[in-house]
Amino acid sequence: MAIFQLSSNTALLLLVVTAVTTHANSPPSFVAIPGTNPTKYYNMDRDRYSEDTPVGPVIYTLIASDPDNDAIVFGIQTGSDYFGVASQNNTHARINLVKPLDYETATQHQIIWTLNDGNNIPVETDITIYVVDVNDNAPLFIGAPYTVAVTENEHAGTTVLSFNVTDIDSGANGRITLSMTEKNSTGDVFSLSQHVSSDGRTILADIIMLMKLNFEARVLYELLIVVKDDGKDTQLTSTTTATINVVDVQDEPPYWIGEPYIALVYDTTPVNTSIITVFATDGDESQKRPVEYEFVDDSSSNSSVNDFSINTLTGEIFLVRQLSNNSLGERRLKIMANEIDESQDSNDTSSTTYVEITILPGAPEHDETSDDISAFVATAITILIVGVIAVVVMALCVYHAKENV
Ligand SMILES: *[C@@H]1O[C@H](CO)[C@@H](O)[C@H](O)[C@H]1NC(C)=O
Ligand SMILES: *[C@@H]1O[C@H](CO)[C@@H](O)[C@H](O)[C@H]1NC(C)=O
Ligand SMILES: *[C@@H]1O[C@H](CO)[C@@H](O)[C@H](O)[C@H]1NC(C)=O
Ligand SMILES: *[C@@H]1O[C@H](CO)[C@@H](O)[C@H](O)[C@H]1NC(C)=O
Ligand SMILES: *[C@@H]1O[C@H](CO)[C@@H](O)[C@H](O)[C@H]1NC(C)=O
Ligand SMILES: *[C@@H]1O[C@H](CO)[C@@H](O)[C@H](O)[C@H]1NC(C)=O
Ligand SMILES: *[C@@H]1O[C@H](CO)[C@@H](O)[C@H](O)[C@H]1NC(C)=O
Ligand SMILES: [Ca+2]
Ligand SMILES: [Ca+2]
Ligand SMILES: [Ca+2]
Ligand SMILES: [Ca+2]
Repeated sequence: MAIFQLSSNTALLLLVVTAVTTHANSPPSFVAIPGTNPTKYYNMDRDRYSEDTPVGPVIYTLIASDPDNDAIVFGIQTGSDYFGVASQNNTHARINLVKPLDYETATQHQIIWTLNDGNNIPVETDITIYVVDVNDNAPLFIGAPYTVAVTENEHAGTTVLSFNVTDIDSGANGRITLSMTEKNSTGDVFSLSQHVSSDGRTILADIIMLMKLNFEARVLYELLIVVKDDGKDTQLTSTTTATINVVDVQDEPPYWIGEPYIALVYDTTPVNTSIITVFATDGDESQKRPVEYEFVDDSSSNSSVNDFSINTLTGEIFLVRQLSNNSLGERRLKIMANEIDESQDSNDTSSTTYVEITILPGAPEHDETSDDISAFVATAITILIVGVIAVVVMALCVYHAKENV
């Protein structure tokens, strides 16, 4: 038992001696950077690179050493999608970017370096590098440009448009401020209300109507909206427009065209003579409703409306009773124009006007005489022309008949 144990121990010893002699080669390792506490190594660990670092040029030199002065082959096991490594000599390797860093995609990268001295299992070193944000993104209006339609009966204080603005950069590079100006402003019609997110990178903006709009006064507003970030070196801005189209509603009465309406009538003017025509048209320009006319018999209208009639569709006013020489003087007819509302979805609107009629004594005799003379002359000329045409036609017929024979 004891002999066996001894020989077993001897065998173990021999085995250890053999192992030491054949595995005497030591693995390589990164060189410590002098004066660092805690110790850093020439391996890039915890270094920071701006996201605008160019792709291609050398950004770092790795330094390792091998106790046996073996040539070290540098490799990258994780992180080769962004970083390239090129061994320079036995102890140095250069690092460059193979793809641009982007803080907005990844703020840090894990890299595993391998150091291979050809004798040992390659040594793995796990490091982290950090990406530094750059103001490389302008603020963005989500869903811009904006166009909205607002009906003119919308109440003041209504929010007519909401939108988000955001900047994906970090810190001051992503902190945004919003401003708004109205093109061709005639006063503050819209205001901007902002709800800024806690990180300052997103603003929910509401555009609020300060006053009721009026389609008949203005149909279009254009708001210029500018957002600016607070980037330290360069500030980036974006601009968009919000177009507000005012939508007409039935809110305007008819208005009269051709006022004042003044007519002269003789007491001898025959019945059924057209005196004057009034005309009204809907003030809602984009959706004019038809208009009907009627007399209003009230105290301010001192004329007996029975002497006149009005065509409800055309507004033409006729004399319907023979006047007499004791009705001379001024008359005032009150006339109402009513919008015809087929849909019944809004209240009927109407407007009134007056026609001033002056009744004069019968027209002087010589006027009628001269009228008779001109009527006679016109008849004579007409007969003459008709006669000439008849003669010409007859002559042509005769000529034609002769040719055919
Ligand atoms: C390896 O290259 C670096 C520069 O890249 C140089 O400083 C160093 O002296 C070189 N080492 C040897 C052993 O040539
Ligand atoms: C703005 O963003 C917030 C948060 O993402 C969202 O709840 C809201 O619906 C957005 N508003 C608009 C008008 O897009
Ligand atoms: C603003 O005014 C300019 C000229 O002064 C004109 O051409 C433009 O159409 C106006 N825009 C609006 C929205 O009224
Ligand atoms: C006036 O016109 C109406 C209808 O057009 C007709 O019935 C009436 O006879 C006319 N009166 C006179 C006096 O011409
Ligand atoms: C009115 O006419 C009647 C006859 O139609 C005549 O007798 C009278 O004198 C006239 N009056 C005036 C003021 O012209
Ligand atoms: C009717 O009213 C007008 C104006 O209000 C006035 O000038 C005129 O004298 C009045 N005519 C009659 C007959 O009352
Ligand atoms: C019509 O007028 C009444 C009273 O003025 C009002 O209460 C109602 O809202 C109006 N309707 C419409 C459709 O404008
Ligand atoms: Ca930015
Ligand atoms: Ca950025
Ligand atoms: Ca109307
Ligand atoms: Ca209107």
